[in-house]
Amino acid sequence: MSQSKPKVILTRKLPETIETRMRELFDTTLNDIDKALSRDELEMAVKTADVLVPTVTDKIDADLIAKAGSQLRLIASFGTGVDHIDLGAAKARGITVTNTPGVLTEDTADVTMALILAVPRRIAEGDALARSGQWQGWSPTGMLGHRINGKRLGIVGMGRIGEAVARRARGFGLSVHYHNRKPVHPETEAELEATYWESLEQMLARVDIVSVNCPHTSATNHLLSRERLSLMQRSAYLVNTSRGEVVDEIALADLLARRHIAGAGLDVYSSEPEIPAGLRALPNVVLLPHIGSATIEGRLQMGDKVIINVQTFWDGHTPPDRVIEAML
Ligand code: 8YV
Repeated sequence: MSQSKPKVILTRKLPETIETRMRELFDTTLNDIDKALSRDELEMAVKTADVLVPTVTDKIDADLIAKAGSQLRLIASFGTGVDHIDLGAAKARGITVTNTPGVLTEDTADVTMALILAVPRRIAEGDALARSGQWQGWSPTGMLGHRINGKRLGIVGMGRIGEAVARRARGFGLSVHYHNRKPVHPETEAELEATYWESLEQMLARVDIVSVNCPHTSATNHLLSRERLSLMQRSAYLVNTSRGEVVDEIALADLLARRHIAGAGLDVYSSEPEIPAGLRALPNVVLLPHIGSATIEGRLQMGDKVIINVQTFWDGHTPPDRVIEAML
């Protein structure tokens, strides 16, 4: 790789210390206003950058990649999920893609656990009532939710985040069930006392809380279809901190409205920042604005990873977080 500094374009504003470091190391173009680049600006970026640093809010599709100049060699995404990047198109053009796995596992698992607690225990409704001035005081039958302890949690996708959720869930007295392409290591399974379900359908019909923790790929798009969601018990809850597209959001809103599913906690949506009105109208749903990994510590570590990936790549080595489609 060339000895000179790579031209790196950041599509969004990153933490200041990360931007400062990137400016020291690379020929870096920042995005000073924290607004996603327009399509035209993105096209200009791929025509001029050696390295593009996008986020989940940028659609790096085949059409955009086709417009890239031959100088674009690396897409170093700031985030773990890579479903906003057409990996096949990048590979065909010889463009390496990296992400930032591992450093947002615990933060995302915390938010998942928060939703697992918030929905059955009606935390958001309680907060709204307390602020409203309408609270009439304690009552034996007021604001009753459902107990967490002793319930069954079904994790869809037992990767790093799924396992971190399982560890937390054990502490709250939940039993762990999971569906994955293959069972996890027997030692992990034993430690978590986790039950593997090869059949997602069978697991969905038997658990009290479903947590979606798999990546969004062509294989998991609408994995939780209307048909599969309909298998859930009427008393069950669904939590999604992965990607909106893994769940059929319209079917979910419909089943929640008809109380075929008791409640849901969502941090992600299919067409962010849009949240379907059908979901926003429901009292049995807790909605968050994609904050799974939103900690200062996490964002700094994500930035550090981007820097290491860019530097390693530019030094002529394989970057540590190279994304290979088959691994997803
Ligand atoms: C990130 C995420 O903040 O990393 C991911 O996959 O979903 C988020 O928590 C976002 O992707 C940053 O690009």
